[in-house]
Amino acid sequence: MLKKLLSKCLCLLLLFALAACGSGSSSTNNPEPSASVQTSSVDPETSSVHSADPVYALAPTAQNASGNRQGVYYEIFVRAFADSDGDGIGDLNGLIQKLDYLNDGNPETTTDLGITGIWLMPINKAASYHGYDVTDYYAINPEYGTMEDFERLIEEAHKRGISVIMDLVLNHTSSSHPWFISARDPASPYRDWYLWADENSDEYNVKATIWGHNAWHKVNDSYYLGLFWSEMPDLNYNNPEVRQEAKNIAAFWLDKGVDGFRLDAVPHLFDSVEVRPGESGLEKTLEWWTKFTAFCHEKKPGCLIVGEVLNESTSIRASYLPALDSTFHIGLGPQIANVVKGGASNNNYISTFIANNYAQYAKANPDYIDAPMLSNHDQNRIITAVGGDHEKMKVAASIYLTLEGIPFIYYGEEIGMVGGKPDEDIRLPFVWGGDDPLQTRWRESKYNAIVKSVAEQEGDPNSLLTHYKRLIRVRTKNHALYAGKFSPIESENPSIVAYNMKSDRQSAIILHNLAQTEQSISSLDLTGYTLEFCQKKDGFVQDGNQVVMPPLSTVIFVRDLN
Ligand SMILES: [Ca+2]
Ligand SMILES: [Ca+2]
Ligand SMILES: [Ca+2]
Repeated sequence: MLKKLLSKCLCLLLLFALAACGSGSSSTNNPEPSASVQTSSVDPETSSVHSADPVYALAPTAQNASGNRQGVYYEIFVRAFADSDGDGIGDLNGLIQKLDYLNDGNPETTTDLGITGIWLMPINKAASYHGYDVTDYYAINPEYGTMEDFERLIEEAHKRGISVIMDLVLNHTSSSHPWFISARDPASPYRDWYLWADENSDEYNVKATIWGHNAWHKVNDSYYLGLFWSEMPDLNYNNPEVRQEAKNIAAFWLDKGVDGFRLDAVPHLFDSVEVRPGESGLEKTLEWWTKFTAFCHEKKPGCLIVGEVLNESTSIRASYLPALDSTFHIGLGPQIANVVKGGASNNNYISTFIANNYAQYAKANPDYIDAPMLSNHDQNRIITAVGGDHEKMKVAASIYLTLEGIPFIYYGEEIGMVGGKPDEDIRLPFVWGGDDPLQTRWRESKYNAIVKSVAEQEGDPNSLLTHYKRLIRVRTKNHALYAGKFSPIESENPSIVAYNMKSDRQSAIILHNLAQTEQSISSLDLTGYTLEFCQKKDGFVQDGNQVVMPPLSTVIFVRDLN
């Protein structure tokens, strides 16, 4: 949502990032062969370009993760992604044309990122550029295209094995939604679709404030609730008509073929300022989402319901897990960035932190699905938090892409896009480069000079983009990674983070060297394990249980069970 919740003052860091950003891929001249270079026009059946060893370089591997509850998701701001008609604004047809960048549906090729799902930020007709103030829940934003375009997007995505979940903004509408325009009249049949009170109300305190502003806004002699903004009036979920309408909206899009929803502003359906004396906002909110999730599951078994609970408190996020399939792992990204930036002596801290989070989730909902991420469209882009350093960014990515659940990559993260508040600058045009005709121009970026485009990174075996491609492939290939459970491994070397991911079929041991120097570890039992992923071949040595790791690098060992 549109709040400045997680951002600290990052001005200094940003300056640092600006200075450091270009220093990332100093080894672009490394002669190591890359399979990513010219695969697009080559027949994968007969090609020899795939001679690269997938342990050490980008190469085709099986993509075993399947369905909408496994694999790796990619969050897309349609306006910023790809523009098909030259008006500068990203649109659905542009996205369709770029689906092959995300996943071309052919596991033999390495030109694509390899993600298995996308989260579309709001695509409904809306009042603001970001779309979080809907004016018609049953229509596509005309700047983005038509309903036919959307149907084609779903079809083309599914063809490639990409699930599609869409943002659903149910807490509030736009003040220019016809329901609210009508509701301003006390005699309107839509009046009770919103919350109204007057100054003498016993039920509500119209002077209540939230995040430093008034929650209630005056029209004539009445006040209506608009938690986030006067132009985003809250819907009244006490009203059974509203609850039914929310389900109708969900059913409409599930019928269109979406694979689930990303629910906006989950805790605020019955915020504490909108419940009556004696009522529990949390209880009412949980009751509502439990029913909503059950409705969606009944309508489309297995669909994925991920909720935005924008709170760093694990217990608060966990409290919503019984009602949903998943909540985003808010706060994880900054923790990972901190240990990566710190470099050493934080090794067991991060794995213990993660284990404690999972324990709280499991207590709330034994079937929880975590949704880890480094940052999203409401937070400063994560690369700034690691000083703009691509090598550190790779380690941060390696950590969250080898944890439980379904990781969400925020578009542009894989190329190291930079951006800090205001929100518009966190949602800048994706940088395709190479005079790409689909480049969007919805907002001018002051960072483009320091961001290496897709075109520049594609063929570089050491680029951040290539690193993301490799890791995503390792994740979607290995059962322990895409379906496993996490447990920390105590590491005797303070620079090495170690943990185990284990499913009923496979066990994986993951090691990250956070230091800028070579580090070794010998306390692991690697009996029966084989090397599955080694980020940097040069400097890596394994001799039995003794492992020497190059600076800022990741290795993954796997062992089949049974
Ligand atoms: Ca366009
Ligand atoms: Ca492919
Ligand atoms: Ca509300």
